[in-house]
Amino acid sequence: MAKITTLDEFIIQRQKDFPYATGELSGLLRDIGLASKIISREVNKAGLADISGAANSNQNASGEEVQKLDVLADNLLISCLQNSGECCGIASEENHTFVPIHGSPNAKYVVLFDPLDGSSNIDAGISIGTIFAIYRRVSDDGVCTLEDFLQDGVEQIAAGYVLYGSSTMLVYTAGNGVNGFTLDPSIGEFCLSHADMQIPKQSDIYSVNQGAYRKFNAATQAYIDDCMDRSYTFRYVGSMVADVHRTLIKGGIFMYPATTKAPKGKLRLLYECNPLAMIVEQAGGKATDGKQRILELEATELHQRTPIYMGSSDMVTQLEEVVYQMSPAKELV
Ligand code: P6P
Repeated sequence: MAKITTLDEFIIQRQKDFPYATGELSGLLRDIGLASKIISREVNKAGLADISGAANSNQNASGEEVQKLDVLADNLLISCLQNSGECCGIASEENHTFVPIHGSPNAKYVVLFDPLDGSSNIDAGISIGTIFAIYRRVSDDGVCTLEDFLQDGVEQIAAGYVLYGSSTMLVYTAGNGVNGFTLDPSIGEFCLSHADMQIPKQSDIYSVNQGAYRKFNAATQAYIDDCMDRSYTFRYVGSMVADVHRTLIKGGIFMYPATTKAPKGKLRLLYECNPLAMIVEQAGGKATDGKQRILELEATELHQRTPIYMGSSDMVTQLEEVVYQMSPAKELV
């Protein structure tokens, strides 16, 4: 039987590889793993809530309030991170501003996350995900400040996602490659299943909401036209973690461009695009807003949005070239 390496064992092993590494980061990753196991359990029984609860009620059979899953996921992540004592504050899609963790005001890290991205897809049984980013605080000890969260993506010290799909997978990077762990429900452990993930440099899959084609800029339309001319395969789940995970495994390009309706795009920079861009880059891919590296975009607001094109390096480079060739302001060389 092949040796099983659990997430905890892997984190401890990696900590040995980096003597300067302290246990705090490992503790944070373990806490996120714990919260993810509980979220996975709740997501997997979501469809039963109506059966177990009164019809059209937000209460279950025992009359308990059934929280919306994304609020539940948010509370679970905050609770697990509070227990670790390693996190001095969090920011998430579910909270207008950042949330200091008063029990550990002098902790060294802050965590940003989208607790349940794509949650509107649950009713359709479509895969959804948790996305997280970990930074060292920049403020002095004491209650964290907004500046601790408004850091550019290159400052992330770890990032990852959990995919609640046909299986539950946790994929993370601490800046030394990308590794994937699949939850074995029979033992309640995330087990190493995808060591040192590498994204193919080229592929024939493109992923975008084709229905919004007419709202995209000319360069994006030209790139999509070229994909269709090459008879590339079109795949789009409409759940970012699922689309990016497939791109990581099979290669391709995932796009959420700016549109006439959303001139800054839809996806959030701090807790969706930056963490997934770190993962893709660490796996050998690229992530851009069309002109700039996602990880170098200036963080100015917690919930700011950005257009994003990410995936196989050759495909993203080609997209950037089309944008450059069609940009009215390209510098004359
Ligand atoms: P659209 C899900 O609602 C989400 O935030 C991402 O997970 C996904 O990539 C995107 O929105 C899908 O948006 O406009 O294509 O439905």
